[in-house]
Amino acid sequence: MNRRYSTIMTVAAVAVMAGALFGSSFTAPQIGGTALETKADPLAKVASMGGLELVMPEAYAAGPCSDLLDSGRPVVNFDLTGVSVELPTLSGTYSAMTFSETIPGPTLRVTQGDVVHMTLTIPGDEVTQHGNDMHASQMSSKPYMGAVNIGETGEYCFVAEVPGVFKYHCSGVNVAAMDQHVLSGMYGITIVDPLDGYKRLMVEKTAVVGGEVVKDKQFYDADALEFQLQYNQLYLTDAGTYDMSKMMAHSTSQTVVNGQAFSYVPNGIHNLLMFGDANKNIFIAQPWNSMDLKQHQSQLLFVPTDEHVRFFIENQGNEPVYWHIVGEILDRVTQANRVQAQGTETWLLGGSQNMIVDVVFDEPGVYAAVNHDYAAIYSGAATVIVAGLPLDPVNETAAAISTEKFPVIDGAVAAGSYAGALGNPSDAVPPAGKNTISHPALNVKCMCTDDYATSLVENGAIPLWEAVPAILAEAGI
Ligand SMILES: [Cu+2]
Repeated sequence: MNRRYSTIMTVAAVAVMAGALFGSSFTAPQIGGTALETKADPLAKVASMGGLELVMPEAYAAGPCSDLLDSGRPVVNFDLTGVSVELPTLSGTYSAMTFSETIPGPTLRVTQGDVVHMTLTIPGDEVTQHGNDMHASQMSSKPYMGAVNIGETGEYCFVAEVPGVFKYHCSGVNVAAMDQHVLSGMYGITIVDPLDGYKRLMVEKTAVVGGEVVKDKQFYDADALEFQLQYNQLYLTDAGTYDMSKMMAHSTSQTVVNGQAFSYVPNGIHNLLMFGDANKNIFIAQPWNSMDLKQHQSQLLFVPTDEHVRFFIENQGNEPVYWHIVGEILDRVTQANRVQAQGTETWLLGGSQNMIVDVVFDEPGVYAAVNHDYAAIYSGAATVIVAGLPLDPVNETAAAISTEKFPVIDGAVAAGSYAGALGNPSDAVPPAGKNTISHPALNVKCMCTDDYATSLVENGAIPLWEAVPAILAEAGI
């Protein structure tokens, strides 16, 4: 957008990256070994008690946090609250349950080998107990983390031993109503970066040399522009409450990506830039294109061409996700930092399964990441990705209002994508990790409360519903 706007974007991007959502703190002391010593003859012991006795490991008996917080490993604190709120859906509002007022909950990003110190606080005015089962851990959430009582805080600690993407989710009231709590919004991910970083990416290509077609492998550095996408279902009554009978019948009301059906499709801003008419839709389904929707307005994902893009993907729901990008081939699929596939068209994630997908978009254009199940696509699992600067009308519109005062396209051109002017949606971008390429800017987008959206603005994300109309008005558009 204009220079002032671009400057705001630049400052915003810096502020976003500088304002880490989750800080790490480090503890130096190293504790001694905790090896068990067996003093009794095992057979004599068994005989004396009249049978077998199962003995828990000492570390477990001592409790999970007491030793780990002082183990010499980096400690990453992760503090959540369990809060029930009303949030919008395609058919009105619904009774949502959240971690910290946003769906999905905040993303935790750590490095393999770190200690995670998680706390869950249930405010005094919350209607129910909640828990948290973190799949990146390798211990039972009970007895360490059963339901946390209203007005109390629970905690547990674990070592993030395995790299990859792992869900976390409310465990209900000691497992009771767990389905309701998770399917109403209480889920998120932990990204565990490999201790030695991500691998560089190889992309299969061919070239013509001396009249012959030959292999021409392209290599990309491990650093990548990163996105996160989490898939789930909503099962709702007409009144917007959880419908367990629909869940049992696998009768999906809406398929959500990062908590929202059709979360990443064009809105009125893109209509305006494309056609000069905010009400003339670009895409077949644009249910979230009113400026009044603020942070709930849908947004697009913008990437440059010829750049390493990394998607962290989790299936939080009940239905399979057949992940596919219309117009692209998935260059690499990894789980636990081990390559599962290369050059594949689609990869399947069952419930509570994850993957990291590496892609390079070669051609400028508009692509759609889908769950290639038609019921899922039509009920919300379509995510539009714009690579490069392929929309000539947008470029021309931008150029038309680009004067000395409003050189609006500069930011986009410099970034190689429209993210340079409009930013990428805040809820589709994870916290930075070991091999992260910074986004030029973020815009405020989330299935979250107004308070949470305000915190994003304070951290530098752009409220496009305010910024864009103001700029267009100033430019006389
Ligand atoms: Cu809960």
